[in-house]
Amino acid sequence: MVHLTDAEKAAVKSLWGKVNADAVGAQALGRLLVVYPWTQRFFDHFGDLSSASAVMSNAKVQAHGKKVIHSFAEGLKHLDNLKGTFASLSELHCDKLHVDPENFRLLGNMIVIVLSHDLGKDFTPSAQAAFQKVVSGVATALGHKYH
Ligand code: HEG
Repeated sequence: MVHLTDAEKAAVKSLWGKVNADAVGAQALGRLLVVYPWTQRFFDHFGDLSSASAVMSNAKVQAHGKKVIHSFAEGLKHLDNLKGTFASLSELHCDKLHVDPENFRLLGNMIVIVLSHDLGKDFTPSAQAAFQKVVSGVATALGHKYH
């Protein structure tokens, strides 16, 4: 189970308020598909993913990135109950979408990288440590119902 101190929770919420969540989601999902191209297999119905620029400008990738990040942001409101918050999405990704849960960790790292880029000097080592706990907790929660 992930445990954030009160200071870490406050830091995460305050920094999240400074970024454009939609853009973070689109960038993070796009980078996942570029950096780990085998993840494209889940999105073969998204059209042109033939190059990095095609992926990053793909409207379906951007729209799905927004959807994913809004769901992720729900988790920020429920840091003490990530498993409950993501239980039904965990079942969906396991039973219906057949997404290998390792991919949740890869996407979490992409979210951290995009946040680092957007926040610049505000993304201190302590802030990174706090966010790393969040993405790890969300990934664990999304993998929790796998069987
Ligand atoms: Mg998933 C659908 C959330 C990582 C592949 N994902 C969805 C949906 C949500 C969501 C809210 C829509 C569910 C619905 O339609 O009811 N995804 C979500 C989160 C995270 C995540 C919060 C991690 C932070 N997803 C993820 C990863 C992959 C993936 C890493 C694959 C590499 N998701 C995936 C696919 C769909 C969803 C293939 C269905 C897309 C579609 O065809 O519309």
